[in-house]
Amino acid sequence: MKINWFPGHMKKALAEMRKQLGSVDVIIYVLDSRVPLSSINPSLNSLAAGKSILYVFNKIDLSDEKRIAEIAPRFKGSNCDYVILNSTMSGAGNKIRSKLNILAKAKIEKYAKKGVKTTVRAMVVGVPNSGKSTLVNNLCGKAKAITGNKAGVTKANQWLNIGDCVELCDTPGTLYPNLADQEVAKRLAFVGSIKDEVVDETELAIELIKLLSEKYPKEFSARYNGQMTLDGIASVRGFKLSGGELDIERAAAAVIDDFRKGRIGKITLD
Ligand SMILES: Nc1nc2c(ncn2[C@@H]2O[C@H](COP(=O)(O)OP(=O)(O)OP(=O)(O)O)[C@@H](O)[C@H]2O)c(=O)[nH]1
Ligand SMILES: [Mg+2]
Repeated sequence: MKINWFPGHMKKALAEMRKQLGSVDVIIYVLDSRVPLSSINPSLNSLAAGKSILYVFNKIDLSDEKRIAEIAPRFKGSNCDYVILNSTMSGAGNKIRSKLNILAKAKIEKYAKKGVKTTVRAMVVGVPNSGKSTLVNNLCGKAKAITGNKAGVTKANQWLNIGDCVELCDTPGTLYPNLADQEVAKRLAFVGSIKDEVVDETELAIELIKLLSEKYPKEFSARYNGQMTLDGIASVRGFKLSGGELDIERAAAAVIDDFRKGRIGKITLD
């Protein structure tokens, strides 16, 4: 299975984002904490070069907090910082406001000297489905951006004033032209950052089982009564086709859905 997904709308989105960069003070880079290192996108790194960056380790409620506590501090530096969040929790985004003001301090102070309260403008970027629009809504306190549990929901840039002199730009999820590292591509597919229609679900589930039985064997085994194969899982769940054979496709769909909903456990696959 070779996974790649770089539709025309992403190329267009990256070009649009680049055009608007001049007026952006801070990049809010939303990572999925289940696959934080795989959510790093070279196209976005080049877009963010030279800007202050606030990394958001999102979906922490579904992730291995101990692993994130090891990884996240690597993202702190002179012009970058991080926050660890569950964007679906009301008020969670407030952690972001103070960090934004620190990252945009030079601009705020420059204007303050002239007696002007300036607006901080931040662009929210990340791979598809990482929770950008959910985070924007959290900060707005209202559902102004459309969200959905699949890749490719946001189609165009949307600037929103979130009050207290902060404006945010929600952007479409973007990947890069060649997902050369298929270990990264698989992880993005596990969490729904790659459109499901371009991936074979059964093959993906087999890869997910392989990785989970290596990295989180106790959690996986507990979920499926010790079964570590699609056959075994179909059997314990009683998934059968009309002729009586095991329904492997249904078992594959169940494993992927269980993983995405956090039913196997709080997991981080780097
Ligand atoms: N459990 C959990 N779910 C989240 C979190 N943040 C977002 N989600 C869910 O993740 C899914 C994707 O959220 P969106 O905000 O639409 O993601 P996006 O990054 O804007 O996606 P695109 O516009 O397709 O790039 C939705 O079902 C959200 O409810 C979080 O912190 N925890
Ligand atoms: Mg979106």
